[in-house]
Amino acid sequence: MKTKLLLIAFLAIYSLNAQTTHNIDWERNVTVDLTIEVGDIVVWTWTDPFPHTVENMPGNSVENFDSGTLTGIGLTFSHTFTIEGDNDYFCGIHGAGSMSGTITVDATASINEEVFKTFTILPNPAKSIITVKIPNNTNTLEIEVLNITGKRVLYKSLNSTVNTTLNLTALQSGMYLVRVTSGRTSQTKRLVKL
Ligand SMILES: [Cu+2]
Repeated sequence: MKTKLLLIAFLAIYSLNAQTTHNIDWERNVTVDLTIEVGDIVVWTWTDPFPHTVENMPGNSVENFDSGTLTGIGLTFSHTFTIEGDNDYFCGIHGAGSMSGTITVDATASINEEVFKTFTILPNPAKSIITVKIPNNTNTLEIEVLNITGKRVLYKSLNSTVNTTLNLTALQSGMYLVRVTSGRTSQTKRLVKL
């Protein structure tokens, strides 16, 4: 029962398409520029004891956000960016000369997702050798096999390869996930090792 719950949690985490969380330590005299993708989250964490805000620079940002004044180490403010473009931000208390940055939001690499929707694992369940088939692949890909705790147990990097084999002989019997990644886009499928 416990294993089943763990598996459900595990699948929920790994079947989501990459929504990345980016962390910024927010304190006096820092400038932090980031390039992220649409849908990513940025979390600012207060790392000194002084009052600060995080707010977009009016006229120089495509999104609006404002934390209000927060005081205390460990407090956070987060914003999910959903629009392509640049967002200058600053601390309204200490000013842009002391605390500022730019969040550049790029389109997601969703084109690559088409590649992975159809990747197949044969045979599955499998005892030793599996073939991973990725139709029409022209990308550099990483293939990983993860165990139920999320630990990587096998890894292979490929260049424009459509079929590759992995040897599972050394793995214990049970449930695994096969994850294929190109850049920041990944797709995951379940694999049973006999
Ligand atoms: Cu400040």
